[in-house]
Amino acid sequence: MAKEFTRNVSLTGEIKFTGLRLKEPMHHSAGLLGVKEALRHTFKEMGIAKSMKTLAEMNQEDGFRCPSCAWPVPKNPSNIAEYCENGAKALADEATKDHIGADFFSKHSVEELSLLSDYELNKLGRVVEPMVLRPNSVYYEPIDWAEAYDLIAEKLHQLNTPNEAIFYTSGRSSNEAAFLYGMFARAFGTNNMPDCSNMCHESSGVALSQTLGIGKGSVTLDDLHGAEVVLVVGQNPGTNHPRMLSALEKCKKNGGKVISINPLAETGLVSFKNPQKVSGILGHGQKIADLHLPVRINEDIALAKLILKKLVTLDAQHSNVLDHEFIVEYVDGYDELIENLSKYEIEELQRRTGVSMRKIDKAVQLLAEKSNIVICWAMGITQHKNAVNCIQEYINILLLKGAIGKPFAGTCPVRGHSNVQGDRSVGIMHYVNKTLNQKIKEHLLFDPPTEQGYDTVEAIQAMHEKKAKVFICLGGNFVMAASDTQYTAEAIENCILTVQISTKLNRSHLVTGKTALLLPTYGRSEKDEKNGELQFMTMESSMGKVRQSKGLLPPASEHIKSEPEIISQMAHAYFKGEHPMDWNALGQDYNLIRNLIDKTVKGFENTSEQSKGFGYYLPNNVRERDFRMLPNGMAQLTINPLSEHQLKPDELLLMTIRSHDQFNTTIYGLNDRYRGIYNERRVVFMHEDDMKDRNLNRLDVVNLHSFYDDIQRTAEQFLVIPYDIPKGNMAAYFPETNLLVPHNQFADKSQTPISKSIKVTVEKVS
Ligand SMILES: Nc1nc2c(c(=O)[nH]1)N[C@H]1C(S)=C(S)[C@@H](COP(=O)(O)OP(=O)(O)OC[C@H]3O[C@@H](n4cnc5c(=O)[nH]c(N)nc54)[C@H](O)[C@@H]3O)O[C@H]1N2
Ligand SMILES: Nc1nc2c(c(=O)[nH]1)N[C@H]1C(S)=C(S)[C@@H](COP(=O)(O)OP(=O)(O)OC[C@H]3O[C@@H](n4cnc5c(=O)[nH]c(N)nc54)[C@H](O)[C@@H]3O)O[C@H]1N2
Ligand SMILES: [Mo]
Repeated sequence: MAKEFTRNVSLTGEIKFTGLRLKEPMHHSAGLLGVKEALRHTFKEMGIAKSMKTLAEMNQEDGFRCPSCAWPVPKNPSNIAEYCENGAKALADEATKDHIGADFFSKHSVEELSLLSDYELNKLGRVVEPMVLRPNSVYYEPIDWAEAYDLIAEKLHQLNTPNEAIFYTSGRSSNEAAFLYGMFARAFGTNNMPDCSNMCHESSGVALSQTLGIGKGSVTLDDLHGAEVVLVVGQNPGTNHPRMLSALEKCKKNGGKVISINPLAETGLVSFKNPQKVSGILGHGQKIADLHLPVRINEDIALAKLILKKLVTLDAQHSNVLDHEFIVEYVDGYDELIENLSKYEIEELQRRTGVSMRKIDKAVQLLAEKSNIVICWAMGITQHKNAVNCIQEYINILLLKGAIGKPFAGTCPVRGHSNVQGDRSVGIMHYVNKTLNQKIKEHLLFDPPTEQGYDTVEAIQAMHEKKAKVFICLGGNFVMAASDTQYTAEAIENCILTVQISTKLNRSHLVTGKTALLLPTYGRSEKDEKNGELQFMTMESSMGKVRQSKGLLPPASEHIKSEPEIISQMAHAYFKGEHPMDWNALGQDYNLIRNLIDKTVKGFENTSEQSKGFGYYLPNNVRERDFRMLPNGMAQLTINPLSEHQLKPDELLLMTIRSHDQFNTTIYGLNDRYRGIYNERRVVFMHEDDMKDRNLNRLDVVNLHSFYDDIQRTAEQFLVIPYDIPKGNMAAYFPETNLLVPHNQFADKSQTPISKSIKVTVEKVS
């Protein structure tokens, strides 16, 4: 039985259909329609003049970094524009003219607001003054900044141990904000620092650290441009990393081949019309994927094993297929891998993948002939129970081919949030980093905690069990982003205080602890001036390059504060001067923060200077083929068992994916243009045979159920859409389907929720 909440808030909003229109899935991504969509969103939210001026600065040398994804900016960005449709939407969403403050909140209770959908909540606009939701009240009221900081300090002081507090970070924060925040958590006394990467690329971090000695990718943009073969695995770049398509286009122009491995034929990987070129707007577009392998959900290990097996066999016949020199010098575990591969039958592996042998052979042929190979991946392989194994099986391919640590080859985990990688680099982590701790002692002059903290999954559990009581969030929308929405909401409700440092309203402001603070902050595009000095921030791209970002728009209101200032004031109110760090000063001059980052974090050096222009690369051992930190000083091949789901006869595997009109839980609009879905999010994509087996027709209304540990979880009311998806698989949008993901189902070793392979049954409602 679902628990009743103290405040009568809804976790879904009122469930209603919005008027679906269906078209054929598109064959080209971007192009003129993409430009039109970008401008439509920005003009509507920001007005024409402000849109044009701001877009012109996005990702330019002295401008601000796009707040959308973490794809790097090329050295010489196009003069016209180095942004994409979805970057423009992210900007429009942040720089909107719509604002809400005290007046709005005095008229609308959290209970009433919770009936709105996530789309409607976000549309309300920017929050422009600090607000508090007091115990037993359902209305937010305004609060002074000083009083808000004192309230946080008071509640933190009331805790029995620092481990009763949790500090969550979403990946949009700058290095400066994240560093201060991470150091405040440690100075306070806890490593409870879950972050969005726990739900995202944590599996990549673990898989890469164990095999290659660094939790990040190894390639640069130039490597991608010159690669001979690029595998794009479990990723939808046309929607989520559109600027990556320009890189793939360049790679293709240089003669490279692209192989897409994905249950869906995502439009961005079919063909791309580069909006930055006249030919892209007027012409037929650039075909992107030379080959698409429609693998069944979570059968990547079977597919990679089959590819490995075939490469090994070809090598025995032709001898130059694998890079034996590289293997002998740098790689551990060759004999064990070969022995393990021999245990699998080719036909059985192929049957599991659902991909035709002809297509697989074509991929093998390409991989056999070429050695400059890059593998890119994202959530399609990081969010499964065996995600770490999946990634490692693909790394096996790179290692056998010697496609590691040389130009035009290597690993490319494509990050999500625009600074998620930087946040981790500068200290947002739930585990203990001994080197960092040593440096903190030396340079920040306090003793950081040495006990591992909670990641996202453990944080939810701890709050549910009332072991943690204060929950502070630097950005994000934890209630909707985390799995098991009902369980997570119950956990949050147990807190005595929840604090959200946010730009826009979301459900995490409505489903809260007894007292809740809503502290509004600047967006990336906004100008941050302190004592007459223009401040800048730094961010790290998906490829490990640190660069400056300078906002240019006036802040949404004079009553909002920057993230570093809010964090420094929180710390100042807590320590009241009794701490070796001068928190007050740090929040007023970000050069002071960068000086501390440079001293304490490996690879950062003179960042204020070096991050100018197009920035600098952080050190990366894989680029140097330096594996001294690994067993025997070698890169590691790994043995990875096949996936196991034991589906009951009526169960299908559901992946929860992003539409083209959303950024995670922020819903910009109701279309998913490339997949032909207009004006509706409550849809489920199914194979026609699976529909027939269940007597389902197109547009029937169904409920989705998952059943784990004797608990049935339900997401209600979805319209069935027949779609080109492997039989046995389904797809629906996140976060509407997070209700179905059990909080205790996550990836081995990385604890990333299984958002891409949930066992689900379909119940026809009407
Ligand atoms: N516009 C926009 N940009 C974004 C985001 C956004 O929401 N909107 N989110 C940002 C964030 S935080 C992230 S992490 C990234 C996410 O970027 P993506 O990982 O591209 O996002 P998803 O929509 O989750 O897409 C997962 C893809 O994996 C495929 N897939 C699912 N299961 C499997 C599988 O078992 N095997 C294989 N091979 N493929 C599979 C799906 O069909 C889908 O194409 O994008 C970032 N950029
Ligand atoms: N089922 C399912 N669940 C998933 C996923 C999935 O694929 N399927 N993907 C997972 C992934 S990859 C991720 S990364 C997480 C995302 O989890 P989060 O990062 O927690 O969620 P977001 O939706 O990105 O957060 C959006 C909110 O951030 C705030 N915000 C925006 N910009 C700023 C800023 O500049 N500063 C501050 N302080 N706040 C800002 C706004 O208030 C906005 O409402 O979700 C995960 N959850
Ligand atoms: Mo992510």
